[in-house]
Amino acid sequence: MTAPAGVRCTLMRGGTSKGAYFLASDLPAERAARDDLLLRIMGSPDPRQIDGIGGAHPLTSKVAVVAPATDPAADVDYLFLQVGVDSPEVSHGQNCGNLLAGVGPFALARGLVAAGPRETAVRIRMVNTGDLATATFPTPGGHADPTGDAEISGVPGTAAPVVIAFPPGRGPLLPTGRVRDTVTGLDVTCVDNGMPTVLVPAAALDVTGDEDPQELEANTELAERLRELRIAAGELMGLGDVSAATVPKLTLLAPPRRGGAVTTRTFIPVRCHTAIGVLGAASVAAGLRIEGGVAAPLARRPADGDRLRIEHPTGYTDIESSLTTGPDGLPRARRTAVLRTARTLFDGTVFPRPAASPLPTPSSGGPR
Ligand code: NQM
Repeated sequence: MTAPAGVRCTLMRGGTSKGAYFLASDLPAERAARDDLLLRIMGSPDPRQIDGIGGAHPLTSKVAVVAPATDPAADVDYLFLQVGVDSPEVSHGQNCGNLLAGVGPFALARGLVAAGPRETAVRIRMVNTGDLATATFPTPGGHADPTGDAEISGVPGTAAPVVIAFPPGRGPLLPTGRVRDTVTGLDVTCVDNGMPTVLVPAAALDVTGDEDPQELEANTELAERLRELRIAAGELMGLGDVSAATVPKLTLLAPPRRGGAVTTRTFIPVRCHTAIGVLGAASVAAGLRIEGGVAAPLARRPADGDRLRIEHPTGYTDIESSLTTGPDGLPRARRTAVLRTARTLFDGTVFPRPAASPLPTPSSGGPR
């Protein structure tokens, strides 16, 4: 038997997600070959991902592909790929702000960027959307305060902080051009501050909005209403037929329960997030600030420019969000910044399931 070919890989926790990080040069350049390899590495399609390194949940079945930047405004390019758990799909149709937290430390460790004396700042182009972000983190072994580790909700313990800032002037925040739309009989606000998201008051869906994710996932009537809402809203947001896509996300909103700005439960789009995505939180935060939107009446909003605390099932995400008005009179993001942590879990060689193995039959189609 010949030894299987391995691929250099770093497994990292980025924020509240976990993923496999690769240099683009270590993966096939051709997309079909790359996607096939990633499915075999992650162990998909299989609800347990037992023969791969995926964690059997969309939040732990993620891939970051990092390369030297092609754009002078950035240091590195980051392509995010969502690998289906029980479906043989690899999607580049969305960004991931949680894996984004690991991109700077990975780029430094793999020699794509130079270290700063105390802190290292890495300018990242998110290839999925063309958006830019800057990640700043203490240089390992540098002169940053060693007591400066940070804690984020949804992750036990502390780790090195990564501050992610998004520049102003990205696209319009309101993909439908309106602050409110009525979709499948529900009053919603469709917003995109890095993640296309449909904001809907939980009460309109006959739930309180602070249920456990498992309880919400078990509610089949809710699942059907959300599926219909998402497909109709996706069309309205200019995303076309989203029945097999992972965007838009759906965020159920309720008044804050623990001193924050708002309570959220986010469907990504079928499973209910155990926390909230970074760009998902950025979109919710922007939505809270939009006058006339569905979020404003049920949120407790601090003054513009202040930090917003988005409550979610395992705690909260603090996010700085301020808006301005574009030449079209519609709101645009002025500043968005968030604190995450990231940690390398292993660095080595991953051995994919051999290409010749018959693929298990997927247990279901569509996004999870
Ligand atoms: O919104 C999950 C996550 C995400 C995406 C998802 C994310 C973001 O928590 O920026 O990070 O919404 O599918 O990793």
